[in-house]
Amino acid sequence: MKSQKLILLTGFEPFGGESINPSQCIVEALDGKRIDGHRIVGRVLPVAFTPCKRLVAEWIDELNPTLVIGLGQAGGRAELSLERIAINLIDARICDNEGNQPVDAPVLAGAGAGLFSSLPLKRILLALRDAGIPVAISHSAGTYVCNQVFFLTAARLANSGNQSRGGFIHVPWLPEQAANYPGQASMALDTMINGVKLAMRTSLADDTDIALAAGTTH
Ligand code: PCA
Repeated sequence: MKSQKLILLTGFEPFGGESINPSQCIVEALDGKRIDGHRIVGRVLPVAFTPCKRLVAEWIDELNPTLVIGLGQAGGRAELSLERIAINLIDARICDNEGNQPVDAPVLAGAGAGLFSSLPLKRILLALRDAGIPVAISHSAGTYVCNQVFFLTAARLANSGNQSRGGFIHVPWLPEQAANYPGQASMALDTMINGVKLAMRTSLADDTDIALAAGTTH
């Protein structure tokens, strides 16, 4: 039997005092759905450094996905943030959900300082903008569990020897979360879901990126 093409889509459980995490809501909405000949496998990660290290490797090895997209909440950001680089550094500002707060530790000892997303970020940027979805390229995924998962994913895919690609997208708070932080940005769940679907579609359609200025001066 010909094996089925899969997309691994990960999100996170709530953390930092929140009772929901939009990344978990997106993953649960898209789990099992089909997109351009691929089946989406949605999995939710704990916000904890130790189990994530094992789970990311296990899931990529188990599923051998064509595409891996990690999602995480970045409260306060206004757009879907297409993360460009994962750094080999953990510096936890707050304890993870297991009560651990590692500081100034590498994600993977002996690995290089950083790994780039292998998604066509500029194409995704244009596609989402054309669809009217707020989106930006981000040059830092932070130094917490999301950056760790992004780095582990990029390292695993780079070492897997196949053509699988992967990256990470941070998402804003949902309106019901931002209601507790007056003046802060939020995004409706449906808009996030449509944006993530479009990011997947664009990544499957074309693995080469386009030149388009989207950097920052500071
Ligand atoms: N966001 C955190 C970890 C889990 C999540 O959803 C982060 O940005 O690191």
